Amino acid sequence: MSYAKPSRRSWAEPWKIKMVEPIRMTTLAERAKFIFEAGYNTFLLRSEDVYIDLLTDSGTNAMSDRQWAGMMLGDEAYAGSKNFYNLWEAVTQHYGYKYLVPTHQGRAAEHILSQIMIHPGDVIPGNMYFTTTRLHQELAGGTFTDVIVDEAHDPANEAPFKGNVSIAKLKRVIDEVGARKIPYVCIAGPVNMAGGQPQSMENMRAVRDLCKRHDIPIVLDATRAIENAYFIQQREPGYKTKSVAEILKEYCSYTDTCTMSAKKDALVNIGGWLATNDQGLYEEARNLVVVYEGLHTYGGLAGRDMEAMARGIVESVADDHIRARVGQVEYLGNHLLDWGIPIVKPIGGHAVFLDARAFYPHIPQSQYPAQALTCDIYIDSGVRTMERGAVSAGRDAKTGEEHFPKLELVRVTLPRRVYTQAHMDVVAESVLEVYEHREQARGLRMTYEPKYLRFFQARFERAE
Ligand code: PM9
Repeated sequence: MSYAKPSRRSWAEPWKIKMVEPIRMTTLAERAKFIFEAGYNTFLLRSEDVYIDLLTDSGTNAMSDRQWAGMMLGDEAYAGSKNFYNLWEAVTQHYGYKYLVPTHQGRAAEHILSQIMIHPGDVIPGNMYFTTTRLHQELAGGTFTDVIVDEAHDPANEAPFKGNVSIAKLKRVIDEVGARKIPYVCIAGPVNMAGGQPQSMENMRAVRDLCKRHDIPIVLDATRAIENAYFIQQREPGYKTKSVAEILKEYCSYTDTCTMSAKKDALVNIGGWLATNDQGLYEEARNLVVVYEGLHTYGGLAGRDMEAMARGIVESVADDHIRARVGQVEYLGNHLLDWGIPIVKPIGGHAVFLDARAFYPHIPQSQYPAQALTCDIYIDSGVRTMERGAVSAGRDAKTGEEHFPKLELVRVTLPRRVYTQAHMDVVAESVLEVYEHREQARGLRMTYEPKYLRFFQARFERAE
């Protein structure tokens, strides 16, 4: 084999591997049996039966030697652990909020926030729903309303900031329901369900200006805000020379409060928080956390977990880290684009999203083409992915009707610092193999549907 001189200089990950976890390849016949036994739901597979696990980037990150060393410095005092103060300092330094309430993961922060801020009949506008966020809003008596720009619903649209809020839609909601019925505007950047699409700083400022005029607070879902900051640095005029850490702090400064699943950006396996500049909200959250999570200085976490988070935050805002993280997603996405495989464009920050409608146009959405595609990829290669379409969207809380979103996607999600370029090649080749046999694919019928967040535990069989 001979190699031509490359026309560019490559970059590589800013780390080397110190410990490995063996993974096992299974046979095609075994995988067909495993997915059948799992009711055609990749969440119900055993992880030991998965070869490359791209279900989620949540809690699946590899920690650094410094984070592991910090785990040994866990102060497991019931009250006032020094790791809590280290975490608080890291959140204040990098996200900018004054007050911190730790929680065991993101949805616990969403639960506490929703219980405090939402009253029955309230409306919460946001840039596309997220599953757990919307459910907690509904359980508190609120209704989510989507104010994302129209481009977000079109997988082929290549606009650089498809996570933006439509200011016109937000204005309309405020005019229609009145500011008093809107406890807060919920902003996520990037937008997970839209394909990891970012929000621009300019748009965040416009949302802030509008909300300020109506005295409506902004709550940021900061789960992957560092990826959002990276996209701002790469795509938005005026930010090229700013560090991701600086951009993150500016982005958060336009908001009042944040909920966080630290299992993503913060490079840990468990953890989350609610952080705010509002002293009244802080006091209520600090009180409520003792009911559901634990004392306000540990929030359901061990001291060692808070230390790993504090150190993870510092590592997560480094420019070379985030370039490599998003760069790996781009590498995989560009492979698929080169082969003409339909994916959401532009390529997202944490995952490549396959457009299952375009992939399997012969399968109606009522037969869950994205769910079927996750199964077909698993059977082909043992690669586990996640459905982000009609199954995830669930049912309307009031009418009980199924939601059929425009985006019917499979998320191929990359954990941070876990897999290599060779793994990405194997994944891309498997997706291509399934794409080449797409005409033979069949849809699914749901045979068991749990009441809440059905995508986690629903079961299916092959449709006729
Ligand atoms: N996200 C994900 O895989 C984990 C479970 S849901 C399939 O993408 C956002 C934007 C998230 C998120 C979790 C949460 C909840 C809030 N906001 O999982 O409770 O992506 O820590 O966070 C998942 P927790």
